[in-house]
Amino acid sequence: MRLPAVLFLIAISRAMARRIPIQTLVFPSETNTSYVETVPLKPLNMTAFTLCMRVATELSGDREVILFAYRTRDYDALNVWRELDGRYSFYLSGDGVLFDVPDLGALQTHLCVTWDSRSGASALFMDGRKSLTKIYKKGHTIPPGGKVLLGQDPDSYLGEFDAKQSFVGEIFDFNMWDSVLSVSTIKNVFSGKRVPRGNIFDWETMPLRTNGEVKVFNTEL
Ligand SMILES: *[C@@H]1O[C@H](CO)[C@@H](O)[C@H](O)[C@H]1NC(C)=O
Ligand SMILES: *[C@@H]1O[C@H](CO)[C@@H](O)[C@H](O)[C@H]1NC(C)=O
Ligand SMILES: [Ca+2]
Repeated sequence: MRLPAVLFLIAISRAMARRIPIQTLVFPSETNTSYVETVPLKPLNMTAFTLCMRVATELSGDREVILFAYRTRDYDALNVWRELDGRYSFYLSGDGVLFDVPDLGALQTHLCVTWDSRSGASALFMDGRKSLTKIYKKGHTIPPGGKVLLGQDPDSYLGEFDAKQSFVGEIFDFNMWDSVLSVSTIKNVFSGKRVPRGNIFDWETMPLRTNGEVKVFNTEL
């Protein structure tokens, strides 16, 4: 590369370091039609992961809220939920692991879950703070070949949505890695550092196919 091109790239990367415009998804009301479908950078064929998102919602009380759904033809392979009783959970085909943490609210929260098949170690993070570790699905492998949705819980491959489980509010900066990030890295991701980029989902490049009432806005971190 010639020198002017290098200087140009440096100038661009400096400008991007200062202001990062990113997309944010707004789910305005309770429906069984609003959702966003996306595709991973590589198959969700995983024995470990870190999944993070920024989320704000006024849903509360006796209501399940789907936060992330990855479903193959046969299974709910990875779902993240707010439960009826206000706890937060994730499920890898079958029973889930639940965390008794403060409820989400109208102010944006950085939420992550992590899991490692070798030990079964599972944890949840809110705004960079780690929960206790729970042991869950030691030895399990998440299967490839499913669909990834934000906003609805599919009870079939891509359908049978229940409005009472839908997400209402705002989700953005959704990223996923096929490894467990360290506590200090998750704190950095929470505070807005843009590395490491997710190697399964990278919010800055992932395609978002919106359906129903979902609105996409540009925002700056
Ligand atoms: C899933 O991962 C296993 C082990 O790494 C590999 O052998 C297999 O080919 C992968 N399957 C897909 C569909 O990527
Ligand atoms: C939405 O709900 C209606 C009424 O219950 C139902 O007929 C329809 O199949 C649902 N749509 C989806 C995509 O689940
Ligand atoms: Ca359902």
